[in-house]
Formats: sequence, structure tokens, C-alpha cells
Amino acid sequence: MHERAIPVVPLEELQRLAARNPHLLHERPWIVTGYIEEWPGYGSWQDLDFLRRRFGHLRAFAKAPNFVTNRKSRLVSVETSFAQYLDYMRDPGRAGAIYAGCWMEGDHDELVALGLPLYCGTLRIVHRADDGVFDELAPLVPPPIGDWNHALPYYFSLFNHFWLLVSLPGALTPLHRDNNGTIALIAQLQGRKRAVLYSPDDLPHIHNPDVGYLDPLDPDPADFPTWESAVQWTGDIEPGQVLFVGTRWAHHVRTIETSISVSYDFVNQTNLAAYAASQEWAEVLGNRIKRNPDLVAGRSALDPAEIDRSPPVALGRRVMAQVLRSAVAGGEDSETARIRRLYLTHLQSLMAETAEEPVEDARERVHREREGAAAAALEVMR
Ligand SMILES: O=C(O)CCC(=O)C(=O)O
Repeated sequence: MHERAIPVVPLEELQRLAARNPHLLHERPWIVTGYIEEWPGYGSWQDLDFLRRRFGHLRAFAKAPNFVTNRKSRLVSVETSFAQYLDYMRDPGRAGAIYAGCWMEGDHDELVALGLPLYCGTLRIVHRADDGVFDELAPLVPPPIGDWNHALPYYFSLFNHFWLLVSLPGALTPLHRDNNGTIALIAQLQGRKRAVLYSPDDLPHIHNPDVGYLDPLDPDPADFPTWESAVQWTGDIEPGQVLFVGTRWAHHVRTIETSISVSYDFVNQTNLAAYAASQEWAEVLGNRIKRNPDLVAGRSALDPAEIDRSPPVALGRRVMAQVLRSAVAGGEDSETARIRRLYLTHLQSLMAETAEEPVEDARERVHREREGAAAAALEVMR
């Protein structure tokens, strides 16, 4: 097996390298030190009492493991509030009493048999780009890397892209790749986590389409006969450190010491094309419109029969293209408008390639929609 240690570098070093090579986050993972301690909220987000007061009322699921990515794995889950989950964390031996009547999948006996703690990885804190949380944890993505999330319509409403992850030793996020071609960061505020990563080039060694992903801690050579050919990148993330995970890198994360982290998915100039091409957000948007066609009624060139007929991904892409055209129609020259134009360009060439919308058709549509019919439905769909 080929093992490599994830490099640990101070922020200044990463910034120097990123200025020369904007793609460096996709070439290898990095653990970066020396910036999150400066976040205005760094101290308070290390304090479980503060987090309980702030987010205790939010409802979520806690699961063991965090989710499954191999069809032979088992999962146990409960519905919980964050406050109740913190009670469980304080005394995991009382899981049976704390979660009586809350089991969604499996039960307390199965949890004990699994030997994994519950992991509350589904807390939804942020719903929009201007959420005040971002001021407390700024910068999440330091320059010159930066992120363009704020300019991408519905980015925070179609998917969750910000997680507060509080976990017990042994809590497990199995090997997976993130949706939507995003870059991920895991910022460690308390405790320690151990990460194992594989590059997109090694996917055939660690993913079996019939089964799912490899367990790097217990590789099954029958399902993954070439797993030893993959390069395994490993590293521990300590308080004050941030792990960056490039687009489509598979990652497996285990909590070693009781942990508080913040995880964030982002898009910038290096992965906007991958984001545009992703089916996941398009499918969610398409299905949302199919369920509620009134969201676009009178605002777009799409009639109800077309909405009904279109596959969700194609529909989501078309609506997003309309929203983007409408948003940039004024010819504004802001950074946001430039990002949206670029996003639209990626989307249009993809739609032309996949014959979802012929190029001619797309041009005609620009004219039609510039008349004002397609007012951006941004607020409506949030
Ligand atoms: O910290 C963890 O347990 C997993 C985080 C993760 O996989 C992610 O943010 O994509």
C-alpha cells in the first residue's frame, strides 16, 4: 500500500503556493495552520454551552455511523434536538433512556452492537449566504483561495454546505465523495480527527459500483481487489488546523478525541465548471419545481406541460440558466455578475453538449428573457 502524509503548512505558505498554482487544492490535500484562531467566534464556538444556547433548539438526526456508503454496512439513527444530542454526548451510556421513542433506524441494542457512537452530522444552521454565522467564522476560506458561494443562486438552499460537527471518540464518517463538485474544508476547534483521503484518479481502486466505498480501516479485497494500488493520504487534524479536500477526493474521517469542528463546502474559479456540471443540485432544483410549478409560473418560458415532461436534472439546469440570464441581464460589472456570467457560460455549453437546450434556442431565450419575463425567482425559492 502507498501511504502519504497530508502536508501541514502555515497559512502564509499555502497562500504563497496558491498564488502560483490556483489548482493546488485539487492536486493533494492540505492541513493549514494559523488562521482560524483569529476568527471573531473562535473562542465561543469552542464552548459547548455557547453552542447549546445558540443551536440547542434545532432538530436533526444523529446516526451511527454518520451515513453509510457501502451497502453491507448497517446504520442506526435517532431523531433529536441538538440539546438532546449534547446530553447524550455528556453521558453516552444513557443513550437508551435519552433516546427512548426516538429511534428511526435500528434501536438501542443495535447501537450497542455496532460499537460506534451516534454522530449528529445533519444540523442545518445556515440557509443563506448572508447568514451572520459567516461573520463569526471569517474568513472561512482565506485569500487568495476565496469562495464564490455567495454568487451562486440557491447555493445554500438546494443543499446544506455548512456543518457544525460535534462528536465523541470513535464517531465515524465513512469514505465518500462530496456532492456537487465542491471543495471541502474541515476546521478543527476542539479535539482531534483522523482523515484518510484518496485522489479522484484512484476511484476505481476504492469504489466498487456494486457495493460502494472501501472501508480503509478494514479493506475487503474481495470487493476491492486493487485497493492496495491506491495512494492513501492520511493526517490528524488538531485544534486550530483546517483540512482542505479537493473536488471529488474521497475522504474518511474518524473522531479520535471529543471534537468540535466546522465543515464548509465551497466553489471558486477552480471548480465552478465541476459545480455547474453536477447533477445533484440540478436534480434537487428540478424536483422542487416539479412539486411546485407555481415557483416559476409567469417568470419563465417554461409551460406546465414542459415542466411535467422534463427530467429533473434537465429542468433544474434550464431554470438555473434562466435565473442567471435574468440576473446578469442588466450588464452590471460587479464581481457577482462576472461569476454568474461564467457560471451561465459553463451551464450553457453543458446543456448544448447534452442536447438539453440547443445553442440557437439558448440565444433566442436570452432575448426573450431580457424582455423581463424571467425575473430572478431567487427570493421566492429560498
Ligand atoms: O468531520 C467529519 O466527520 C466528516 C466531514 C466531512 O466528511 C465533510 O465535511 O465532507
